[in-house]
Amino acid sequence: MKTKRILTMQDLSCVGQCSLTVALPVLSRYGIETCVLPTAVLSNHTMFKSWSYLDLTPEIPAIFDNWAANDIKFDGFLLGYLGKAQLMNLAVKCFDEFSNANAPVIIDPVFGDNGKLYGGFDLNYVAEMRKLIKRADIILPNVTEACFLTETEYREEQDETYFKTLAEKLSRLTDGTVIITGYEQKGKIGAYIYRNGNIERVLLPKQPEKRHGTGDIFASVFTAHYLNGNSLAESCEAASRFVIKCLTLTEPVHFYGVNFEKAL
Ligand code: PXL
Repeated sequence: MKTKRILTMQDLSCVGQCSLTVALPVLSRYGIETCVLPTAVLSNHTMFKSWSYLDLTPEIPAIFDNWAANDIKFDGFLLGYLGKAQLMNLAVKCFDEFSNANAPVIIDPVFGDNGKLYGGFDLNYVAEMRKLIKRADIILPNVTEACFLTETEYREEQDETYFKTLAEKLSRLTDGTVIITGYEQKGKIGAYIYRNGNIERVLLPKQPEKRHGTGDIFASVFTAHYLNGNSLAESCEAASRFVIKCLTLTEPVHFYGVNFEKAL
């Protein structure tokens, strides 16, 4: 099979094992040529008590001009943390101009967790993301992001009906496949896949610890397997298994991310 070339658009956090510092090694490990569009450079991710932020939006038009001049195209797109709402129009321009035939657009609408928005995000960002996901072939929100996107109350108790309702509401916002990550039932965790009214569930044993950055790892492993020709459920299962492996290999002192390097 021809090597696939993907473009991943997200921030570069210098410290913190998330976004590009995860996507690059993980996608490369699975044999995908990984090109990057960094949206911002941060000193570290926003779970630390302070961070610096250099917005790279002004540089993106020049990057696009040169990709056009060099006739560069991609076989798929993975979007994660963008940071600023203005980047969403540029993302759409990017899909329009730099896509090979049938290149999937995979959007992880990273902006929150545990019922709250991450620092630096507001409801305007959520509203813009609601528009952007229309263009997706696959979306990968966690439960918090699913709730904000669909204006549903975030609940700690999450039964089957809750996931079904969230997935149905999300499917009205996009023609793409909806995959809610962090789907939990009876001590197991995985993903809830909803496509044209059909549901598939991936559930594996839940690890006791919750850690930062696992969503980005899930998205990267999922995308690599999907681009390599696996089904949605197979790709979700591979991603969940990999996240579990990372969690079991992470030392307790490692507060800001998981030790995915060992798992690779
Ligand atoms: O893991 C998601 C993520 C990505 N990038 C930055 C973040 C976060 C989550 O907090 O702060 C900069």
